[in-house]
Amino acid sequence: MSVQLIDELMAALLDLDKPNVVKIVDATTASGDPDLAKRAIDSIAAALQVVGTRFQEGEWFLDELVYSGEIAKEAMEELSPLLRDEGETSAGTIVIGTIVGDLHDLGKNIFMNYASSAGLEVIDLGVNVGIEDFTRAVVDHRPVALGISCLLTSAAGGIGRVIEALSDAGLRSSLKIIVGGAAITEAFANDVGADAFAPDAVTGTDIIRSWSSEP
Ligand code: B1M
Repeated sequence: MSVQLIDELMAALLDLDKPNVVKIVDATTASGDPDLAKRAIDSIAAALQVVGTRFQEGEWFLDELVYSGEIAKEAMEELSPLLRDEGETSAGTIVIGTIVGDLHDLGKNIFMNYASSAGLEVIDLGVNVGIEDFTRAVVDHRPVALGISCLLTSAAGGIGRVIEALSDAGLRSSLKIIVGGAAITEAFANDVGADAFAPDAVTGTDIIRSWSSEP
């Protein structure tokens, strides 16, 4: 299993060549190598950036966006278990979800895999998560941190409303909130009163680990 094959993964996804993607992903999984799996996931994420540009510029249409998303999702689901640490989870619990109105979950799922491989227990609320579900999960699980993912500019306003609702319910002061996803910036995170913005899954996991080790 070579690094060159990982580069080919990006090209195969951008050619919408599912059989070739499956072949490369199967070989990566068979290698059992977590570093190779990380490279493969990074390669898929890089390809999806290009997909986004093609879609935005009118070069690709919705069916290509949907199909590339489906291929990527299956590939990531197969690769993700390689990232997981089978050891004890002891660094605390986090709750994570994609904000209401937004169905994107590939980045959230990568973030979850990194977080669980770093020893965090992850409660996944899924996509299109509303204020009440976020609030209930915080009450039920008392997490170290709440993570909210958002890729759609039109849905981002919901994050501020979740944070407001948590404050109104008296749950905010004991909770750290981290936000991320392609529609989010550091400035936006500050504006809505989040504790942190993470541009990628590794940074996000490091931030939460630093919170969970605070006395
Ligand atoms: Co959509 N989509 N999409 N899409 N899609 C984007 C986001 C878009 C930027 C494409 C574009 O126009 N250039 C655009 C949004 C524009 C905007 O609002 N600014 C867009 C659009 C418009 C839409 C639809 C409205 C299209 C339509 O129907 N007309 C529609 C919306 C549906 C809805 O949600 N209600 C739609 C649908 C879809 C699919 C379902 C087809 C599919 C999603 C499949 C899925 O997720 N299961 C899809 C895809 C694949 C994309 C692109 C191409 C790729 C997204 C992705 O998975 N990237 C995307 C283009 C782009 O992002 N440039 C696009 C890879 C992923 C690893 O990156 O999620 O950013 P990302 O995650 C990173 C970091 O951001 C970070 O860590 C991850 C890894 O390091 N991170 C966090 C993410 N969440 C985090 C949370 C954290 C911390 C870090 O803390 C909690």
